[in-house]
This record gives sequence, structure tokens and C-alpha cells, in this order.
Amino acid sequence: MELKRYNGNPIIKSSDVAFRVNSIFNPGAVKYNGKYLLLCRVEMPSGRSSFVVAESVDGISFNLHSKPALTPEDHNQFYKYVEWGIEDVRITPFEDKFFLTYTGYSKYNPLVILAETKDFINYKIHGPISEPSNKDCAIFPEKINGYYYKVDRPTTEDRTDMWVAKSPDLIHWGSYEIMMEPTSGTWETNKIGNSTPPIRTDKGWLMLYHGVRGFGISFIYKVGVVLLDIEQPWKVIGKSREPILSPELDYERIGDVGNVVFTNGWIPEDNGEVKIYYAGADTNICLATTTIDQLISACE
Ligand code: M1P
Repeated sequence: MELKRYNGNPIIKSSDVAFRVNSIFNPGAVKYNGKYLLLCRVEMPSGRSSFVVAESVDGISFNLHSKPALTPEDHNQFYKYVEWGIEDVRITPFEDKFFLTYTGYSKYNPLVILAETKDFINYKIHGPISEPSNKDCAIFPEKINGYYYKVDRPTTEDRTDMWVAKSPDLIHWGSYEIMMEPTSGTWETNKIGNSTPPIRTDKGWLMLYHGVRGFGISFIYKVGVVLLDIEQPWKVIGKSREPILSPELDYERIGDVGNVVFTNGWIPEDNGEVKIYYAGADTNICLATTTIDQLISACE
């Protein structure tokens, strides 16, 4: 099974941004006030990233706000952890608000920052919820047996595995459990990481992830899908054997980082369809579609 690319890709390019940027990519995605909302990473000419909002009524044609929504400078006492940029937000709708988890980048190496918003105008920044090096974090969209849960991807010298932890208050985390590790000798042999926030389905928590294989000095990023146990979300109950999206077209192969398809945002529709927003070559924003049923089948 493979995702279906929108034939007008890329749907957002750096030339669409009202201020000067190198690139626009890796958006978090959510439905807000009946519209599709992307919180896109914009890499500034300085090489440091911020977020800008893009909104759409059809999920295809987006209007970008004229100014960034969130910048490193907005982080006050946490600025030292984001001085080199904020990257790759995952947006989790949770009751009446949205949790944002994103990479804070600085001389201390990447770590995970937690923030929340109700309107994508005002943001409450909670600060780091991991030590470095860690990225690719998403909060589960509901409590499980009274606890918040997160998935993230700590990195050590020789390992990149995905872990799950729980918290009573989103600040104090514990009960760490290994969730998934790279499969040696395959398309995800060198590295994996969580891609999108989990979605609850009848069969389990559904999540996209990325897998990386190195060839010489080049790394190829592809997308896979995984199904997790509802009560014990560190337990993988199904996983795609093959990638469901691989870099094939010019806008995925050529750019700042070639041969990369990377997603951190998806929007499920009421009819079972899913819109997946992804970046090609760390340079633009694209759209692909599928259904929840097809994703679950890919895991079986
Ligand atoms: O260049 C591909 C991606 O590389 C990193 O992802 P990860 O550390 O999860 O492998 C990130 O820098 C990401 O922004 C980038 O798209």
C-alpha cells in the first residue's frame, strides 16, 4: 500500500511566504474552527527556524500569515534551549486545547519543548520535557488510565529508538518503556523516529513514523505506519513491512536535503480519509491522502 500524492504538489513553497525564508517544510497539522491549519517550519536566512501559520478551507490551497506565529525569541527563560531554532511541531488536539511538542535546538543539542494553545495566537510555553538529545515527540490525544502519554526518540551514540512515557501533569515523566527500534538490514536500518501524533482507532493507536537508510554520504528518509495497543501504547501490535511513501519525484529528491519525505502532521476526516502533510527534500510542503482502513491494513 502506498499513499496517494496530490497531483498539484508541492502545495506550499518558500516563494509563498510573505517574509524572507530559505525554506518552508515539516508542518504540524490540525483542524481548527472548521479550517485546515498548518504550523509550518520556516527556516530563516540565518539558518534558524520559527513557525508560521497557514490556513485553508479545502486542505489544499493555503493562505499564509504575514508574520511568524512562534519564534525562538518568544521563549523567554527557555531561550537558551531554542537559540538555534524551533523545528518540526507535532500538534495534538486535547479536550479544549492543542498541545504542541517541537524540537528546541541549541548548543545543548536538540530536546523536546512542550507548549499549548487554544487559538494559535497565544501560546503557553511549558519548556523542555526531555533532556538532550531527543526529538520527534508527540502527546497522545487522551489520557490512558488517568495519565498523559508521550512518545519520543532519544538519541545516543549508537542508538535511535522510540520510547513511551507517562505523566500525571505533563511535566513529571516516568514509567519509560521502549516502543520500537530500527529493523536492521531494511529501509529503516539506520534510524527511526515518530512522525505524527497518534490517532485512536478501533484496532489501536495509529501513528506514522520515519525510517532512514544510509548509502555512502546520503541518507534516504521514508514513511512507515505502526499500530499500538490502546491500553499499553508501548506495545506494537502491527507495523508496515514496507514504506508507504518514499522519495521518488523531483520535489522529494532535490532540495536542501535530497531524498527526504518527512511528515509530522496529518488530519483525519469524518469519512475515514486522512490528509497527510509532508515535506519534500526539507524544502517544500506537499499533500498525500489515504484512509484509516488502508493504514490499518498496511499494519496487519
Ligand atoms: O533531513 C531529514 C530530517 O532530519 C531530521 O529528522 P530526524 O532527526 O528525526 O531523523 C530533522 O532535522 C528533520 O527536521 C529533517 O526533516
